[in-house]
Amino acid sequence: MTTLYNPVLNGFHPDPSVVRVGDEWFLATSSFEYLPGIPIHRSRDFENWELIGHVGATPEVFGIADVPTAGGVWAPTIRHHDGVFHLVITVAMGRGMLHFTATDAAGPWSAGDLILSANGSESINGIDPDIAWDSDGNVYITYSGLILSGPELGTHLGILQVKVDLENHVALEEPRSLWSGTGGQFPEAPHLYEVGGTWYLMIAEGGTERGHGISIARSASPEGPFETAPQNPLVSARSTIRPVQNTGHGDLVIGPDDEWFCIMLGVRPRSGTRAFSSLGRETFVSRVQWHGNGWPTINPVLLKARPGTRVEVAFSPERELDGEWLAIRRPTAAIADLSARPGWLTLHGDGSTLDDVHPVFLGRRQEHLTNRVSVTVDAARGTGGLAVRYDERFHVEIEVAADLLTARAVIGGLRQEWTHPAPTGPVDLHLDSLKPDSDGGFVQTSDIIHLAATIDGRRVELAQVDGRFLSSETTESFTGRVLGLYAVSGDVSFQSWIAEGDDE
Ligand code: 6LW
Repeated sequence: MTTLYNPVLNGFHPDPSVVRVGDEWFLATSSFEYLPGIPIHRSRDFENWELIGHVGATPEVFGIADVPTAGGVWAPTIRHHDGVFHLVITVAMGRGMLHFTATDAAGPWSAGDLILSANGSESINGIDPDIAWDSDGNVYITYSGLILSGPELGTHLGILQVKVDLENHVALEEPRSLWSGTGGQFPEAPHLYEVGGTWYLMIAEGGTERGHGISIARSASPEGPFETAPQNPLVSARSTIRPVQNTGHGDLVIGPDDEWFCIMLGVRPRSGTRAFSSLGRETFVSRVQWHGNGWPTINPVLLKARPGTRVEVAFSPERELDGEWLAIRRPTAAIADLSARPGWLTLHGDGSTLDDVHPVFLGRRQEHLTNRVSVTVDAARGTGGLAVRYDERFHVEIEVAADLLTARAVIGGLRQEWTHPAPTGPVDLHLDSLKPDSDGGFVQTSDIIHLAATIDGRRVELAQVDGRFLSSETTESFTGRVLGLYAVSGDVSFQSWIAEGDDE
């Protein structure tokens, strides 16, 4: 029996979509303002997943060079049809609804075609597109109607559908309304499946926070009318104390041994009241059963963390950065200088800071609830450091300038700094997310972020920050924590990145 590790993908990986091709499975997740965009993971056993590529690496592909935070690359659907991978997304406040193809899921992917509404002049106005084919050759885009610009920005229109001419990327009709759930807010994330001659429309409703859930309906036709399942919602952790909350936005797939699974997003809140999720929305999986009445049920998500990991990155002019490194609204290669000083990664500050939307920042997702990261920084000719970032309004960092170490917490409009004289020469910085060591009473925090440096061989703690301030509930950000290196001014070089953690 397949072992279900949960999370399937640790760290910020929301809105998962999955497809089976032969004995391989491919998983795509949202990337927002980060690049490279849309990570694609592959599994050969449905237990272990490997990052094999991305759908886009440049801001032009998605139109996200200046996208507002929370906008960007949202909610892929990945499918395989006649030997070709298809992926559809919406770039919210960016290019709009896009369709990509590839013969190999690792890439290269096409440049992305805008899917136009029937008038042929603008993108379809909606998010979370699904793509499905029927046996008559019709191609359906089913999506959540959402107005993303103009005076009606933010207006939800329920689940909509159009037949499209996929060659010319244009809708063949005005959008038709489909079944839009059982009354929960924000019906979204629709996926259409044909199972044994019946069409199933599975959607998320309730919003991506605690009310999130998955509901399903069925019809003889992909166009409906749809009959709602008697046992909806099939999935929801609402009003429960389950360790994985916000479960919803799912996709069905047949796994090994013909067993059905639902891949979905969720969060892992920690604290006495299960309230604060430090890593953002991650990818989870649970088992699906089909019943004699033709309806499926989906099990609640069970937590089963993998063993901890240790990642050590040595920088070299001979090797590009691996695909786990992320930059903000620009390619990693645009800021990573691996040749200025062999064996070091050099970042060239341009005056922007972590408060800006284009910081000189390179990071990797924080993957573990308990996590330690350290790096050696040489800031003899600049100012820069080590940070944990949610977005430009929420970040915590330790920064080195010529003679000063500064720990800083930026939490919404609040800002606090702690300083300490800097040692001469390169300095080891540490940013650790640790469980609080003592019971904080009724309300505990998710974690404590420790900011420290090694000075004269000793660890000196500059500050401790309550991790609840850097959680998805506080930031209301769609992403999650990204740990990274940054430069503000001059040339700052980094060596020996070590990140280790576990999910105890
Ligand atoms: C995603 C939508 C959602 O497209 O958030 O709240 C959007 N739910 O399904 C970004 O993840």
